[in-house]
Amino acid sequence: MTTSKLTLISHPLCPFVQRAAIVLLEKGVSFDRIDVDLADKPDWFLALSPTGKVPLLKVERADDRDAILFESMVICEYLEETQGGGKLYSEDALSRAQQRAWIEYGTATLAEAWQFLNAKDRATADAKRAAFRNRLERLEDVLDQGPYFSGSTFSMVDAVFAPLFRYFDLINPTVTQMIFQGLPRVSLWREALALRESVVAAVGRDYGRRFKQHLAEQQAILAD
Ligand SMILES: N[C@@H](CCC(=O)N[C@@H](CS)C(=O)NCC(=O)O)C(=O)O
Repeated sequence: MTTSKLTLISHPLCPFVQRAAIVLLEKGVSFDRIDVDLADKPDWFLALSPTGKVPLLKVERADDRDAILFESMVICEYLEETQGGGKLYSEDALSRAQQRAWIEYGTATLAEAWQFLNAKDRATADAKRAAFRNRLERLEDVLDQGPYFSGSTFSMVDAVFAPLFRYFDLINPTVTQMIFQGLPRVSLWREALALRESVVAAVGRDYGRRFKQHLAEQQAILAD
């Protein structure tokens, strides 16, 4: 376990940042968090981030050579390998590979959900909702007893899906119900993730307001 000082360079709404925050919280690691204005990226951030994206993890090492990590899953895996707390990947190589595969699936599912949430017209919203729903149906088939993706133990797959499911607590409940109806396992999983302490703490108190403001600025048809 390392004792380097860790700083998560963030944006209050970013779901990829939330993955890293959830892992840090699950592992009980203390860390600082700095939010960046992505609409007006500061020079120091552009100098650190090769992709211009958050999250970044700054790792301050004893020998004074700070390191910067980018890409959310790379950050999560580094934390898994270097920090104590519960393991978020299976010990079994095959199960671990399956978890990683479903993480990839989670990233693609997040993209479908995001396009649905931000749709500005009915045709796009309907198409994206159907694509998102198809992905949830596939998940319904692979989920077992729950409450988490891999059963009773919270895993890295949960850290990836929790930020995605969070959106559906904030939009019109009738729309959410329509999307999740007939998917009992996915629905229970979503509920369990919403209650998880690390998931709750991964965003600020004003997250809901900020997200709704984002939808309004996008002129999304889902905006209030
Ligand atoms: N593949 C990246 C995606 C990160 C990402 O898309 N971050 C967004 C915010 S949620 C961002 O920084 N966007 C700024 C930009 O693209 O200019 C990861 O997993 O870390």
